[in-house]
Amino acid sequence: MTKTIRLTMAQALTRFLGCQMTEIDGRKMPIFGGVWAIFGHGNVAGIGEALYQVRDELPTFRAHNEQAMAHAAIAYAKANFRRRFMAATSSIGPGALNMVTAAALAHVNRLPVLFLPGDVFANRIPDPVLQQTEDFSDGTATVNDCFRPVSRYFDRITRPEQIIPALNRAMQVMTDPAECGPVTLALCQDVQAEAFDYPESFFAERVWHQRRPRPDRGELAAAVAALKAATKPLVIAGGGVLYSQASGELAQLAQGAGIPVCETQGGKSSLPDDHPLNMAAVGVTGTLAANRLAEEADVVLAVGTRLQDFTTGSWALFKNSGKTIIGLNVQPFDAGKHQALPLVADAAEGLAELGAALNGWQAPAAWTDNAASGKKEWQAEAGKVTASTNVAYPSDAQVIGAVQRAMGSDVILLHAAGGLPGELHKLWQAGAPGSYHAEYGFSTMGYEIAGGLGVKMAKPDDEVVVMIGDGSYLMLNSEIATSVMLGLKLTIVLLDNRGYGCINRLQMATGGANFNNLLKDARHEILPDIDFAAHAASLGAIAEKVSSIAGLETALTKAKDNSKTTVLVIDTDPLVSTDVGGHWWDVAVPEVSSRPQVNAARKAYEEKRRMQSVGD
Ligand SMILES: Cc1ncc(C[n+]2csc(CCOP(=O)(O)OP(=O)(O)O)c2C)c(N)n1
Ligand SMILES: [Mg+2]
Repeated sequence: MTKTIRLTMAQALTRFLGCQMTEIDGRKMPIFGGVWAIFGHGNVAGIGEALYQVRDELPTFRAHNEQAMAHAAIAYAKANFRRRFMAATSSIGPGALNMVTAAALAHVNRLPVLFLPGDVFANRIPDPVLQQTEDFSDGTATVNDCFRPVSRYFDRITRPEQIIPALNRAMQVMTDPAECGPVTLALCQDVQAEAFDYPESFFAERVWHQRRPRPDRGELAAAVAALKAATKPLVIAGGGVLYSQASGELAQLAQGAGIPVCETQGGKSSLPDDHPLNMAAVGVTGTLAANRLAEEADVVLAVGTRLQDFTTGSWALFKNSGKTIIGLNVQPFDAGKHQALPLVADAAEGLAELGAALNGWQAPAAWTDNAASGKKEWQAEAGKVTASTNVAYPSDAQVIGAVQRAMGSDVILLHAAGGLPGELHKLWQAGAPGSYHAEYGFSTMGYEIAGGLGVKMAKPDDEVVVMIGDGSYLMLNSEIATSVMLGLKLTIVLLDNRGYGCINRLQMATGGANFNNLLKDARHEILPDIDFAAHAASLGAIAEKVSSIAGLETALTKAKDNSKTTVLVIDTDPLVSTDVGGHWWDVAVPEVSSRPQVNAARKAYEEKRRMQSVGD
């Protein structure tokens, strides 16, 4: 007879999570780093009680905002290259909905996280309960249905035994490199508390390993033939290179065949910035060196990238009309984009097999040499825009220069939204794989500080530097207090340009009037003068406003010795961004307008759109 153990659904769920293990560098460890929780109606009595029972094996962390705690969980998974992850539980209603944006962020970036929102009573007896919405025509609809389009797997648990297949499926999805993404199990609050005789085998320890699919022979042969016919080959390294930890295989292929490499936002740090074949950022926020090669390339080996518009310059960057794209990706959906030759495989396996099959073949030396001189030219240009200055309002690039000089390349640098992603993609000199943590799939304002916290939980021995604009900071800063409470130090550099600088610049570039972006251009009675240092200090951080680039460098050097989260604020210029490098981005300009500036921008826009390749 099957041995059983009588537990509530919530107790069984938390016990199951604690039994899931992984192996990293030969060391077995729990795959769940913990559970983020904000309790309320719909999870405190059920999941809350169950988490208390397992608090030593599966730690619970309390945050101040459900979206932020989910950001921390997501960043934790990313910093662990998807080898470990976390769960996040909320009450029903507003707490649950606060996590939906984060679920979409994880969905876009293909990152594993387990969402456990509370849900309505399955028995419907007390309906409508506090925080329950009512659909007049659909008795099964709850706010948690909002998770469906932003989850790779969604289930609503209306009976306690349902979690047996549901948790197994959740683990499959979160550990599969192709399917990987957020899982939502909406937990009806009465069912959380209901007991069931679970088979003991459900709680057997299970060790999950990274699956590394090898390429199909036919696809490999076609990719090798395409590469061998190339005279101007280029590799684009996306986030999949990092998730696969394929930097060694990438370097070997690039060096062996003399193929230059460029990097997407997600793939930056696949090779160190100073690797001679690393042309660094490609696309809308790309370097001169990378974009020139991309324009000419006849074979583009796109590894582990979704080929989003910032990478492809809205599909206007690759100008060689006879080009072939090879899509090396573990997910067929990505591998075949834009009629690419698909090479469905794990990045490390695919790169290794490609390298072996190329068997000494090399790109023409002139192409590789051309890349090296382009890189030198770019480095000189980048040096100019990041050099120290004593202007009153430095540019983002000048602040980046200061952070780089003070902190070096071996910190983990994190950013997500505003003008910083573009500047950092171009200018940050990344070190080891994973040392550049960008959330630019969804570019969620408010990811930065909570994300930094998640990274620090994953990498407690590393220095985590968060760069953030005033707009993002004001949107979501509460987890500074959590970082202080947990003793997890972040170094936060806040660039205050008094508004949404990058959107104001985009508005101007599309012919718009300066309107509703910078604080001075927004409807106001009193122009805000926000004391960010005082604000951060009130949350428990060490905080200082610096008045110059030199002052920032000094403060950063000092901050290395701080054991507590430190926030350094600097005023910056909202109008300046780095002109050199970059590429056109498709942002639709109005076809008719009473503003001549818009009409002129539309004309220029129509010209640019002619460069876009449709389909090929
Ligand atoms: C949640 C969210 N809302 C809105 C946007 C659109 N958006 C992108 S950047 C930006 C302004 C960011 O301002 P700030 O953080 O001060 O950076 P800056 O542009 O000034 O460099 C806005 C509104 C977004 N990316 N995320
Ligand atoms: Mg700003």
